[in-house]
Amino acid sequence: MLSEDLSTMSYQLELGLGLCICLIGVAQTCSEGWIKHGSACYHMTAEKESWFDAMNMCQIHGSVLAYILHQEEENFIIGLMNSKHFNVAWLGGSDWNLEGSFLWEPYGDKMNYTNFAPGEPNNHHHNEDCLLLDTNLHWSDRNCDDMHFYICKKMDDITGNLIG
Ligand SMILES: [Ca+2]
Ligand SMILES: [Ca+2]
Repeated sequence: MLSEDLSTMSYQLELGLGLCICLIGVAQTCSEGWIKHGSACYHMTAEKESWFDAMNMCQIHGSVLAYILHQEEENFIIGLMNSKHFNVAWLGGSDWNLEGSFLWEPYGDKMNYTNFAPGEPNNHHHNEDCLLLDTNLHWSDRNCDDMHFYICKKMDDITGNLIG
């Protein structure tokens, strides 16, 4: 009798788990390896690259180096970085086009939200054109050849399909 009860319980547990996994499956609209937040998907890399190579790798995978539209999104990204114990990561901003005027690359979109650390961007040694996010110190401009982890961002499948 007891083993029968246990077997029924186990069956119900499996059924419940199956239902949960199925629901997660329905809600998931980002490719494997990408994390959904809002209507976007984010990929946090395990390799360090120069800013240019980071942007290239994101674009190869149908995305761009992450752009941040508001404080809430920045908090989410910092949470991602903290979960992997990354202190800094490249973002998609650059002032390559006009010194001191940072835009979101590769499309040159205007930054409506910025969060530069005090004294930044400072174009140190006249050689800093790329945007780095520091989980403690916010944004700064850095030498684009420096090697850092990076975050790619793309619209999720549903939003992407609607737009595309
Ligand atoms: Ca600069
Ligand atoms: Ca700087």
